[in-house]
Amino acid sequence: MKKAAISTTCAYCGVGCGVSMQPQAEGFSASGEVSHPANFGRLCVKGHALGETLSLAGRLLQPEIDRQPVSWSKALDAVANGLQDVIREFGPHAVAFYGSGQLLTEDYYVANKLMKGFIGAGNMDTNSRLCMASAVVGYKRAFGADAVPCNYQDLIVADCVILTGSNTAWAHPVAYQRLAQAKKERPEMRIIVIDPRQTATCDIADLHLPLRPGSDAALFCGALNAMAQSGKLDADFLQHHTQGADETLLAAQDWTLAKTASFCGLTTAQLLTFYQIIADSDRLVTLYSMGINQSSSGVDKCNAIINLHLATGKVGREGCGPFSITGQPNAMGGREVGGLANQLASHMGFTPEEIDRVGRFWMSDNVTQSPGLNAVDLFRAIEEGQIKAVWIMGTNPLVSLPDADRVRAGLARCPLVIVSDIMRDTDTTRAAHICLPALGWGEKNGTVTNSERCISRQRAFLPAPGEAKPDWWILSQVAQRLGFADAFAYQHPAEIFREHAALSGFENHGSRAFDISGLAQLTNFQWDSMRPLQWPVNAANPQGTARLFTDLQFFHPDGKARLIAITPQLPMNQPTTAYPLVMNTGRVRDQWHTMTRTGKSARLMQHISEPFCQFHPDDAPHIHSGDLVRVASSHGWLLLRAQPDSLQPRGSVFVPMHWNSQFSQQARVDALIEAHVDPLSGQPESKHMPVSLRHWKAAWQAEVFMRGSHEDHPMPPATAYWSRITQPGVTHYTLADSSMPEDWMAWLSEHVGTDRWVCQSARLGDEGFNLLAWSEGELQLAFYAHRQHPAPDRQAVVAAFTQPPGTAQHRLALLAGIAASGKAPTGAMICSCFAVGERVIADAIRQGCHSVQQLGAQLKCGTCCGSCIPELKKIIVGQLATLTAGEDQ
Ligand SMILES: Nc1nc2c(c(=O)[nH]1)N[C@H]1C(S)=C(S)[C@@H](COP(=O)(O)OP(=O)(O)OC[C@H]3O[C@@H](n4cnc5c(=O)[nH]c(N)nc54)[C@H](O)[C@@H]3O)O[C@H]1N2
Ligand SMILES: Nc1nc2c(c(=O)[nH]1)N[C@H]1C(S)=C(S)[C@@H](COP(=O)(O)OP(=O)(O)OC[C@H]3O[C@@H](n4cnc5c(=O)[nH]c(N)nc54)[C@H](O)[C@@H]3O)O[C@H]1N2
Ligand code: SF4
Ligand SMILES: [Mo]
Repeated sequence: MKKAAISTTCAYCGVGCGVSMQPQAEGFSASGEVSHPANFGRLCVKGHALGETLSLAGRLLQPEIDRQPVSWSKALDAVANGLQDVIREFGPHAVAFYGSGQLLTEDYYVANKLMKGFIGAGNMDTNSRLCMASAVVGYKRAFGADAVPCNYQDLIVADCVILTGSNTAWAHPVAYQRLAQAKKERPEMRIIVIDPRQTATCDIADLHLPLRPGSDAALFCGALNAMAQSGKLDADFLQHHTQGADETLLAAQDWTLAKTASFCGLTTAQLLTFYQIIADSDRLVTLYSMGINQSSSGVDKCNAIINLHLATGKVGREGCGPFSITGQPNAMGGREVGGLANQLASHMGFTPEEIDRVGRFWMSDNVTQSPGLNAVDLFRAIEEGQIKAVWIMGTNPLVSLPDADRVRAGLARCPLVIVSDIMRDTDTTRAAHICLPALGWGEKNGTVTNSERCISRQRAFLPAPGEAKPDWWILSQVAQRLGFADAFAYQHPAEIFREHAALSGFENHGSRAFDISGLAQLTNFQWDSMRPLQWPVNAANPQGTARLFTDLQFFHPDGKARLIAITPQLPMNQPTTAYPLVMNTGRVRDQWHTMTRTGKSARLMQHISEPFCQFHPDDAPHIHSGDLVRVASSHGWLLLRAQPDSLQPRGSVFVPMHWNSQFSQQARVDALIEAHVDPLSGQPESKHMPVSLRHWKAAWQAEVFMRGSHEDHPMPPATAYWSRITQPGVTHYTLADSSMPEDWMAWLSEHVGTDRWVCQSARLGDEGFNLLAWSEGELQLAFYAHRQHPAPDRQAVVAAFTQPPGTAQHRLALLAGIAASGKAPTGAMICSCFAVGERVIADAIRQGCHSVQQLGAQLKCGTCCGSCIPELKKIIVGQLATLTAGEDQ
């Protein structure tokens, strides 16, 4: 009998798609949950690949102290005693927790309660500091509450959607696809993308504004001024429901057409088109994410956006609103429980009344009286020795925090570093004294809240592996050992959820936006079977609430919203002669953050398989595709694959945030970034760092494929550059070094032990060297080195490890790095769902497929999750241009 599928929520982005995990003969396959309101059955490529990241390879499955396995009781005692000792000697402010928007609400609630309610210090912060902190402060300033007014449906029914600082097509693909579908059905809908880069998201845009990096606040002030001048303000709304309009409009008057155009690096014509679309759109949504938040003036940028919506009355109505889209699956849940150091709990802060209220609810007289340190300051306090014990959970700060090498050096001085993670070897677990194995996605049970305030269940469908435990359990066990047994006696996550829901309603009386008191009485069964619901969920809204502020009542004491006068600022660091380019950082379509999970999937690795640096060819005409580049800032340097791209704006380079030290030699981008933060939100300026770009001249480059998994080959061959590419059953590195070995056989023998095997080699004059190593007819190793970047057919080579070539001629082809069929390699994987490579697509276009539909009909590419459609269109345009150029000659 076919086993029933389990409904759960995706592990990745803040869209929060419902996923159905269907048991297969081996493992599980993922499909979109048709009834889930976030996705109605759709999934993106990362969602589709969820089943491929479930292997236990590399997992942390036992507690460890100083890298040696120990029992849970020993590890928990060590954690509790270690924290206790520090608290006794140096007080509660000498310990800190650093959490994550990837913890479940129940885990997060317990961590926050333990630190702020019982240890009695404010030092619980989270990676949301790097992500949502500016958006939170922006909403609080405007609405008096951290409340996202809109929902995904608003995107679909809007007359105009502005996407600013958001590469939605890659970072929130299902929200993007729903928007793309809406645009197809209503072509009159207008979509505007604001981003210095021309991203995949621009594919559906009527207007792309490639503004000067960091100039968004001026652009929105300019728009506000233009609306004021053309009589497009909603005077009635401003008068009755807001404060601060006069000062705000006065400040915006400076932002004339000419001044805004010059500040933002746009033409007046572009601005006039922008303003006209806004003026003509009754229903307007502005969706924003990291290009806005990650800035030293991110909060002001958020309020510049919200000001425009308030002044034109575009909030609290269908199809309207300033929509900060969340990144992580439970970024919103973290905001609900109070995961940021400047929040106490459940949307309460640090007034004496709030501290008293939370204390009575938790039955603790030790609630912290003050906020704690935000992430950047917290790691500085560790470096300076004020914090002597830190517990990091569900985040990898040695990769993701700015000035990451300094953070690493600081952490090395910390007497007690505790890390809860699912993986054994991360940059952060390498710095830990105690590692605690957490249950991962698919194994743990709890709730998450997505970008539209929708609470859904993540359900376990796998047994707990090894000795891994849920984060809430680990925290509760430590709390019990610290003497707080009564307050942390949880046996089931539903108990925690009920308590969290009760706190949200406790003495609320409509004063706090976050209220899910309607869920405080759920039985364990009801919690387990809970369907997705948008908060608030209370007596007045038992079915949840799709849209906030429809009554135009806001959460400031007078019920009015606030416009905030803005003085636009440019980013703190500007280019210099030594560092003339600006480095922008962000995401790629198929990787998640620091790659600890998506890096496991060979399929996801094929889209973009090495850390890269994209730049305009005119900025470095001597650096070509396939070269290696050294990208340096005043803080550090990286070695990356060069990717000249004429769509990249002049003066700016783009580097992905994902690569960690397990996947590449020198590619942790945050090692280069200075920790400038927004004074109001503490959020770092992660997208604007002056750098220089230099061709790193490799004497040789190579690709090596070795039989066996990464565990069999934990160390890459010692070279100046290496990067690991996940492949099934094979360990694959790209390599480069600065001096050519005199004797390749000796080099290979020393670095990969080839003398064990029968070797077949080919010397390519002085240019390169290829080698295959065999043992009992099985391929053990394939090696391709060349002065230039070699391009063996990776798929053919990997296949040869399971299906060795049958004839001498085929072996020779393999030695040359080409497929036995003689076919050219398929190229970078564009459609990950159906494994369709770039060259195959280009061939099909040359043979007459001139649209995405035709390509889909012939190759199936783009017909599953649709994430690759923008890239398919780009390849079509490129190929057609070459064809026309060819015909013209
Ligand atoms: N594939 C994938 N998806 C993800 C994630 C992932 O790791 N991988 N992570 C998730 C998380 S936690 C988050 S926070 C979200 C982030 O989602 P996004 O914010 O969409 O992602 P980013 O690529 O970081 O940045 C978005 C864009 O901001 C642009 N930008 C840079 N500077 C400026 C500027 O000054 N003004 C404007 N207007 N734009 C600018 C960049 O060029 C970039 O295209 O993605 C989520 N989804
Ligand atoms: N330069 C630059 N830096 C950035 C950004 C950028 O755009 N540019 N973006 C920033 C943003 S928006 C974000 S959100 C951060 C993300 O940065 P991080 O939070 O550091 O990235 P992750 O790789 O998601 O780290 C999650 C860790 O938790 C582990 N883990 C997974 N599941 C569980 C679990 O259930 N329990 C526990 N205990 N551990 C688990 C994973 O193995 C991994 O080690 O990066 C920030 N840094
Ligand atoms: S859009 Fe986000 S939540 Fe949905 S499947 Fe993709 S990664 Fe998962
Ligand atoms: Mo994020």
